[in-house]
Amino acid sequence: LGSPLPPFKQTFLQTLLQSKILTFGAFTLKSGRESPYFFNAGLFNTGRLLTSLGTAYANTIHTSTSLPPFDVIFGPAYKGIPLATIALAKLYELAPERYADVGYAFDRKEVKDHGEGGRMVGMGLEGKRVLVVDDVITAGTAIRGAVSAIEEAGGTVVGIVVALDRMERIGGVGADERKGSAIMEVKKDMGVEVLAILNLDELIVGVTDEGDRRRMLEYRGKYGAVE
Ligand code: OMP
Repeated sequence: LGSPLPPFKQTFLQTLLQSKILTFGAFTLKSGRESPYFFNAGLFNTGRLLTSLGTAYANTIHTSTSLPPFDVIFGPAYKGIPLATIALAKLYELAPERYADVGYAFDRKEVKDHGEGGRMVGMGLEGKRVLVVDDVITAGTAIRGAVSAIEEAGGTVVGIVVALDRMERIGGVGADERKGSAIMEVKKDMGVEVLAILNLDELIVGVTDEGDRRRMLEYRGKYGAVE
């Protein structure tokens, strides 16, 4: 790492470690990989923690020089829903004139056939530029699902923001040796900007336990993207 982390990233990293949102042990990921660490966004479960997460998303989004303008923030069901809403609320606090009319939306996991019906809730996505806010990108499966749902609803995804980029390559060990990270592949395939509050390299710097750090480095050696 060349330069020190900006203060908002340092604060966020400390929060992750103190509140054990970032935990160490043996975890089987959605991709089937065995990880020595896990980021559990469901543990931003108090007013203080949720606010710190919203602030970190808002800073990441607002200070980005590469993110195009967007009309709606979208949180994929279920875990993305509170993340997208708190991110938008914090953006509005940061720059009211800029974000006052930005909308939010989310999808349902199951289609509703009564009441207002449909799969989407919140601001309509038809013809809108959409920013997706989600928790973690590992292999990129979850995020690709969200992008299809948005496109089906007539929206155009212009960017993706996650809390953590695990910087893992897609595909199996060995076979895809030269594949870039899931985030790079998503960027390339979809032509959209993908940002993360923190990535694995930044995370490792903050981990003080020798054993945890060594296991994270080993894991990175096995599944880390080759860029
Ligand atoms: P991919 O769909 O492989 O990109 O995995 C991302 C999803 O995995 C996230 O939306 C989470 O549901 C879950 N996950 C975590 O929450 N934290 C982690 O540290 C790792 C994963 C994971 O299973 O890869």
